[in-house]
Amino acid sequence: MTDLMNSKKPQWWKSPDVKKTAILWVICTAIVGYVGTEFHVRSIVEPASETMTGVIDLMRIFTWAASPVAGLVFAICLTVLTSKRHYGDNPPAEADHQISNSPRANAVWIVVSALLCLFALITGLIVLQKDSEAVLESTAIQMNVTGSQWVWSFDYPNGARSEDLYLPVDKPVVFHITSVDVKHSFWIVQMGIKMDANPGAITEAAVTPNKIGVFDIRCAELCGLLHAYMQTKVHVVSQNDYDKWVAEHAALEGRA
Ligand SMILES: [Cu+2]
Repeated sequence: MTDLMNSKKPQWWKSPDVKKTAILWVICTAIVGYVGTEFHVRSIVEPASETMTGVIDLMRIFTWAASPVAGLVFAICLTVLTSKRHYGDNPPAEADHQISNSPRANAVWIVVSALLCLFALITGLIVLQKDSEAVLESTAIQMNVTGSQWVWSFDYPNGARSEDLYLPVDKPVVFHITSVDVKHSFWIVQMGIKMDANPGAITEAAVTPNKIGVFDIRCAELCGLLHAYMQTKVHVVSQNDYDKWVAEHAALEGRA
């Protein structure tokens, strides 16, 4: 029996189709990785915080980690579409079914998939952990964020309140986020933070804006008819401008 098996030892890797697929795999992996990182990842917004820079770096790593998988699928498709066709009911004489029946091939596929998942989990958790540490920053501005259908409102430590957000540059801020009606999700697009706003509970997210400018705030949880319009702006300004702005607005609220 062993002799019989040895004599029929599969040599599938010597088949021209397998060689062709292997070459196409390398080419497709390089194309998918390059296009994915250089065009797609770069078309994401310009980062306005270290957190967003971390998110973009993570997406670049994940894109390269995923490109061999996509590359293999494309390579097999191209080989199938361009190789010699067989007509008739019976399989061709040279057909080799060793791969589909091979426990070794299955094991390799499962182990590689598991390693890729583990890699995505660990690197993702490292970046998340870094972000959640920022919540503990003692010098941070403590800001209350309230979502309601369909506006965001912001309460500043000195009693000021607004519907568009003002923040000083290079100063950590902790958002205490809640909702008065349904679930929303507080998302500052260019700063890479996104956190659910749940009625009856407070969630936290922290970030340090590192660029002066005007950036987008959106709701990232389908929350009703006008969800798409539940957006506002964050104005990142100098510390002086921020101090002046919050003092004026606290006075407007009669709390100064
Ligand atoms: Cu919404």
